[in-house]
Amino acid sequence: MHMMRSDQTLPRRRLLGAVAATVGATLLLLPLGSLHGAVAADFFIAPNGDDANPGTAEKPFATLARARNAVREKVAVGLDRSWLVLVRGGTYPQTETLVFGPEDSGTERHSITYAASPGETVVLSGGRRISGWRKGKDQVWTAEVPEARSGKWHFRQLFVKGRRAVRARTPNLDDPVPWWKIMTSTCTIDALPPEDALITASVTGPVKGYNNPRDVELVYIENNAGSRKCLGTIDATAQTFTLAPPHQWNPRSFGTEWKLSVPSEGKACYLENALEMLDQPGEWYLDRQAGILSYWPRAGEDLRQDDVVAPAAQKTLPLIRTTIVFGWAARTAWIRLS
Ligand SMILES: [Ca+2]
Repeated sequence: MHMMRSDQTLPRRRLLGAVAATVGATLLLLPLGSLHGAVAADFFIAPNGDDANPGTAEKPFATLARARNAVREKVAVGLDRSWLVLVRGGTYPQTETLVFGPEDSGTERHSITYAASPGETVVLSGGRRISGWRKGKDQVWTAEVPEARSGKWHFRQLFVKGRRAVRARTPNLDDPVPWWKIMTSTCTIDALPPEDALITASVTGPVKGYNNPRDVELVYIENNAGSRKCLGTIDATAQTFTLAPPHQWNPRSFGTEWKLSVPSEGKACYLENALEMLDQPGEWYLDRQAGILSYWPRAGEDLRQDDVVAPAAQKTLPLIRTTIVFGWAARTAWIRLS
């Protein structure tokens, strides 16, 4: 079996030293096409590993954070060669922010590389799995999310079998015309509205007395600029609703930019995030007050076994001030923000 040393096979890349002045996130996702067969790495990570392990091929770590800490110890005493961390295929939930800093960086002479095991798919998931699904009435299934009820977890995206689901909305995303228009609004583009304005508006579609009106959002679009605002109260009889302050408009107060961000008459719009809007496969709704997540599965989905994941970590690889070479193919990296 051909074994390769990381120093011999991996390009030596200059890490922190070359780019330390760059503030912001720099993350290279490069395929390691040159690695084939068994690879001699310094540390291994596997979904069935254990962070109490020594990180060898036979006894791998379980998390990137544990491997990062092991490498960090090597950096602290000074690198005398390059280091390779090999990540076995599988999904790695990132429930906390994974941070790489200067203390994790290679040097001008010696690189540090985190790479997917050749031919294997590595998924970094910033999400948390939701299980315990029960079929309710009709086609809608529900699962309890106690962290939502306690205010510790609020998510705006949901993925089922890796596919993004639709936050319940009306009109529906697949309707021939998937938006309404703002029909009337006390907010106009004649002058910049005050941030404490109580706006009353109506739309060209029917508005109901939704159970949790303050969770409902008006999404409106003009010139590809999307904005959203939470509703305040709904008057189903008058078919009007309020948009509660405070408001934050586009900060540029000159030109036309701020006019795009105000909910004025004529803009395309739809309403989102109410149980009453959950009326077709693929739509979901999180009742934060009750801590209940509802979802209508699409054809081919089985919630008793399929992965249902919502974003948990706010950021998974933030503020990397150094360049770290990640070896997994870009299309397999799955970094989710809420
Ligand atoms: Ca709907």
